Amino acid sequence: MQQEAGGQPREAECGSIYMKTGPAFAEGMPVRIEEADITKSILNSYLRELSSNLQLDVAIGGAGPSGLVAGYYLARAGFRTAIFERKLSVGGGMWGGGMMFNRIVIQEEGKAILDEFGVRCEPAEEAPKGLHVANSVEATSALCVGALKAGARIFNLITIEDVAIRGGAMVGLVINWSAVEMAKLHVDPMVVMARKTIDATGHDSELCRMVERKMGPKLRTPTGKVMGEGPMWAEKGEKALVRNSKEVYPNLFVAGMAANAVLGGPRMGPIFGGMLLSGKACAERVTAALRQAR
Ligand code: 48H
Repeated sequence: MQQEAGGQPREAECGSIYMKTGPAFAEGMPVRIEEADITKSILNSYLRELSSNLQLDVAIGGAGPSGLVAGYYLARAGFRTAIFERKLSVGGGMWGGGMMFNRIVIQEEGKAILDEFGVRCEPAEEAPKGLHVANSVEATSALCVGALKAGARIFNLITIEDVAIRGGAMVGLVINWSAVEMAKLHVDPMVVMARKTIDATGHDSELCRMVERKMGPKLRTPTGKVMGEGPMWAEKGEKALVRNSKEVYPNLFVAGMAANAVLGGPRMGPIFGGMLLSGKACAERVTAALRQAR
């Protein structure tokens, strides 16, 4: 069970799907399967979890590698953390490795994070510079399981369509079912409040673009706007990622590809150490900000 820094038990409050919700049936008893019970179990479990995560310590937009790693470290530190993902599958752009060859490359510094998630790596024989290769399917699944087991909640099939801002600071996310967006239905969204938010939406840096659209050029970048990512340069892009994973608007942080997109860093292709290190660096900066605000 996760423990808040102050020692509060977390499972029960967070609407865990692992809570015991009914009497155990006696061994040997025939199991009666009622369709209505199946439906009710799914609805109640999901709604319990969603409704107990409407006031978050940290909301993360996007369940790509950087969002999952950030979610893992924040949940492990005891913060109520939820990740909202537009797609059915979580893991963002990591499944496909490089050009659909399901391998990713990781540099030495990033390997420690994969080790922590139990992902196997082998030295890249062709590149004698401390580079390692991992199976992208194994790595993506492990990040996903790791984040969930650390206590982060993942809500997939939900799109963040707008931001809530009060007094010049980000306070929440406006969410809707992705199916509503896809079908172009006119259905009003709902809101999740968060003390801190991470934009981990990848190349499009969607949350930062929403802030820019709504608030004008107020981002902490040289132009106040999303700078746009630079051309491919793996070495420079990887280094810039960690530096750029920071607060870019009050209460709004960036991680992963969004960090370079917002601050004008280069892209880097299918080397993923920077994404993992960026998620971790961002989680550390959010943790420091949350602890300072206590
Ligand atoms: C809900 C949303 C929304 C929204 C987007 O693209 P990702 O994998 O992001 P990162 O930064 O963790 O990893 C980047 C990496 O995959 C990559 O693209 C690399 C290394 N590129 C290098 C190069 O040179 O091309 O994941 C972002 C996730 C996706 O799953 C989106 O579906 C999701 O965010 N998302 N979810 N609401 N508005 N926008």
